[in-house]
Amino acid sequence: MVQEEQDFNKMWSDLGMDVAAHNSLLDAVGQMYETVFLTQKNRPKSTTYLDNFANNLHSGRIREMVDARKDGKTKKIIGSFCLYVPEEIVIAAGGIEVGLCAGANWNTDEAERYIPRNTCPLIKGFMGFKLGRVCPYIESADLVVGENTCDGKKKAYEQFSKMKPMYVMDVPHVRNNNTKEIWRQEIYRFAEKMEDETGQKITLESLSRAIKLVNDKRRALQRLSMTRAADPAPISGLDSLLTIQAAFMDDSARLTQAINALAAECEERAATGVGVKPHGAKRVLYTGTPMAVPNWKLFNIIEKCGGVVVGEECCTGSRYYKDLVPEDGKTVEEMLDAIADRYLNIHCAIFTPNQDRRDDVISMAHRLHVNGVIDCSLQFCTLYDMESFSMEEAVQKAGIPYMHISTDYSTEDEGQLKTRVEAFLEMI
Ligand code: BJ8
Repeated sequence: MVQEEQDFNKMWSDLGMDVAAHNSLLDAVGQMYETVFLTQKNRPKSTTYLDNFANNLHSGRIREMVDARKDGKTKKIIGSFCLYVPEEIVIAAGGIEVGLCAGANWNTDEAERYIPRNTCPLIKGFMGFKLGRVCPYIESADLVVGENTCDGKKKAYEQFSKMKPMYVMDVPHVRNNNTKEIWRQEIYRFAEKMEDETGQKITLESLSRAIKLVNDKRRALQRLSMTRAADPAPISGLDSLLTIQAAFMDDSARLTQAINALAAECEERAATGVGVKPHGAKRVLYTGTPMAVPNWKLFNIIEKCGGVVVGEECCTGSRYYKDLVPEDGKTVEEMLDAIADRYLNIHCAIFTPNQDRRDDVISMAHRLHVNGVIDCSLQFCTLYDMESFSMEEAVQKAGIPYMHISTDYSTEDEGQLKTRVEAFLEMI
């Protein structure tokens, strides 16, 4: 055990990390995990996979990725911050794609030397993690792929690129035939960049294999999500959220197997009326900004107050798995076009107009039999804050109770949030 710890310390140090600071981060997250996850009652047995995943997040999984690169099993580790970066292309070029969004405050004072104080916590988080050298995913990445989505990320990348090699994708903000063509060109450009980076050609075979691998993961997540329509819900919102968070970091094939095992257990639980909460617990649909590890604050509050989150319309939720890439492409170009079309259909608030997101929320609310919708934006996220007005109108018009929350990664507003969530659950 001691030997293992020393090995990991050496690995982190070889990656250029601040090992002492990183160890205190790990301690804090480990304690948070125990309080948030391990105190839940009646979890499906298969969630032991998630506990192991969380335990290995900064150690075993990083070792695996670093070793894979050393042994030539993969060419490069590619970090990304957004759902618009197609993992199928990274995998087809022989890379591993990992999510780098940060879900905790770290080194905030230092981050505020490069970006304004009133920046969303997700952006401040990844800047702080990089400046403090405490994230092994950022440090092990050979290339970081950014994207022109919100203004905050777009401008923060100009600073981030001084610390890490970066490539930025240009994502359109409206959908029409022109932007569809521009986005397809952007996808080809990205495929070429990946080939240059890994020195490996994307072939018909490698791309079909990658599409199937990622589709299988998305299909497993769809299967798990269907089981959450049952009352009582067979799995908590917290464990479902962690499953999606794992989808951005874990080995795809292994995780798909684990999600299918979890889904099978949840199907069984749903059929026999076994749940994480009693029958009739208030059912909440989450919509809003993404929740990166270890941002479990709101779900923890909702579920500790007796409610249960049964669905997530966000990038760490249905937006990640609801659409697949067709598997019948006959040429690399045809498959790249299909990837472009699939990714252009992600209903992020950077798009205008964005009626589709509201439609998704209403249809999920009906399918999952929710009692209320909680729409949450990270503080200073203008896009999601702006959309909350039309979201409220649409949800209430559909006869579903709605609440908007704006929060950050701190614990300061937990008491106030708890009071608001309790009142909402009481009312619905
Ligand atoms: S596809 S949601 S992952 S852009 S919360 S950093 S928007 S100020 S994360 Fe996003 Fe891609 Fe869209 Fe999804 Fe900016 Fe808002 Fe912060 Fe955000």
